[in-house]
Amino acid sequence: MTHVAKTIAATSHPAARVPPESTGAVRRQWSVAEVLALYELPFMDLLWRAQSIHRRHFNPNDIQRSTLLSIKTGGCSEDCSYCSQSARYATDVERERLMPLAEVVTAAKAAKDRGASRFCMGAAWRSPKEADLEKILDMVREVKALGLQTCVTLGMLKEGQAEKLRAAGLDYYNHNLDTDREFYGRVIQSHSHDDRLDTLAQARDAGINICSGGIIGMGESRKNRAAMLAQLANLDKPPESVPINNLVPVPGTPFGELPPLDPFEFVRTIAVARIIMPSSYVRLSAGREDMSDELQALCFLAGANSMFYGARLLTTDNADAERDDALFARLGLNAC
Ligand code: SAM
Ligand code: DTB
Ligand code: SF4
Repeated sequence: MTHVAKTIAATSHPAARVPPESTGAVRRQWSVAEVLALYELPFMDLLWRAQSIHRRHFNPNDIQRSTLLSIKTGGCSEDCSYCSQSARYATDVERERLMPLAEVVTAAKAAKDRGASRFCMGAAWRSPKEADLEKILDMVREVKALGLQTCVTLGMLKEGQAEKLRAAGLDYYNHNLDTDREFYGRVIQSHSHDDRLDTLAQARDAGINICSGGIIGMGESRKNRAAMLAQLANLDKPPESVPINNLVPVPGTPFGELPPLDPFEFVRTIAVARIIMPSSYVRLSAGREDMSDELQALCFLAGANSMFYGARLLTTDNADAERDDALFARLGLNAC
């Protein structure tokens, strides 16, 4: 045993010594208790374990970057308690119509020139109407033709819609579980957790990559967080992309006044997601604008390897591209 290995063996928490999931190719189901046990590791052990697994599956210096565009903003029928775009809450967001194709293509070109590899178009809908879907299909075709990967988030999908999106060239469908089954009713009542799983299955069955994660900092417990991550990891195939959003409290929404989460809990969530979904891209998502560069670096160390790039998320601000470019240069990160 080398000196370093001896030191690790002597000082780490027992659960941190052997990362079993990083050695074999066999996928296993995670119990909530097992995921909670990861959360409860000493912070340094958890990060070491996450980083060790990360290095077996990815180049730790590569970060994938997607740019978001809200193509249909506000006026949503749904009651998601965190959302600025729900028609039920008095927020500063103005309701807008579906954006014309030419404006979407202009924004996508700008995102590509700036260095994004994927363009994600978001619409504030419960689910897309057929006539609107036809317009989205044109957007997907044109964005794909620019040489960008395509992603949309349109709410719940009905039978047949995912196949059309796939045929148009859609690479990813974003639809988050948001939280675990137990806490879900405290966040959303207008559609169910099962509705969300059904949409993910529709996209998966159509051969579209899945982008699905959640939000933390909504007043859920650590057990709720662990249960949500376990549910994602235990899907027939885990999502290729797992966004971890830190709640952006939006004034006027039911969650507009919630206190911030301990930033280390956010880092822990990234690390646990990395460990139990070793081949997925873990996406450092909403809430990044308020994170220091050092906190973001900890998130990358914990295994985050994708992010939203550009000054705007959907309706709220993101860290701007100049700041991200400077951070990438300081940390020697490669955009991909
Ligand atoms: N209407 C679609 C849907 O619900 O799937 C697409 C858009 S929705 C805004 C996409 C995701 O953004 C939500 O599922 C949620 O996880 C995240 N999100 C929305 N508002 C947020 C906020 N204030 N803070 C953090 N994440 C948020
Ligand atoms: C995801 O999980 N986060 C992104 C993307 N998927 C669509 C959206 C974050 C939205 C944050 C609040 C806003 O800007 O409206
Ligand atoms: Fe509508 Fe999506 Fe916002 Fe929920 S998260 S209110 S479905 S836009």
